[in-house]
Amino acid sequence: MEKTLIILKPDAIQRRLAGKILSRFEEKGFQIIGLKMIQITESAAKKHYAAHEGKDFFEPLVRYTSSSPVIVLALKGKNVVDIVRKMMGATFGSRAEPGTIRGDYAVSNRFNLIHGSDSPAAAENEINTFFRKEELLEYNPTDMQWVYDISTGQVI
Ligand code: 3AN
Repeated sequence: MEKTLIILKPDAIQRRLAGKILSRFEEKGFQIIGLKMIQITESAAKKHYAAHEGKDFFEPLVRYTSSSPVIVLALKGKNVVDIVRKMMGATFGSRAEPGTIRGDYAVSNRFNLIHGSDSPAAAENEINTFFRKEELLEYNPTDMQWVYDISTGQVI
């Protein structure tokens, strides 16, 4: 089972879309293993987006991410990293396909509602950055045998 780190960015909270976005992941069948509301500091935002340092959108991106509270969310599921990226849609709402989160709720080329880890390795890093170990909860979802076929001992 894979894990991913999601950030419901300031515009998702300010526009009261957090519940709708969270519902999509729950309804898909993913398991919430960590969730909290925080305000990301400027230095944490710079660290999170370090790969984009030096680009013209870096400073506005850091300002946006640290401007208002966010919800950080850790999800667990088979291939959750890739599936969540598909559910998010292309980077900007203006280009994201209808049916995706950004495609349905965003139009801006900066305010794009959501971050999702882009690889399992990045997810592990990001989960450890935003959550303490005791904030990540292990439990058996009671509907596991209906979300996946686990009757053969594999998760299908
Ligand atoms: P995604 O969030 O779709 O994975 P990345 O990882 O390429 O996109 O970029 C991280 C963030 O940087 C994006 N969420 C977006 O907010 C911002 N960003 C990326 N490319 C651009 C760009 N060309 N202009 C403005 N902001 C950008």
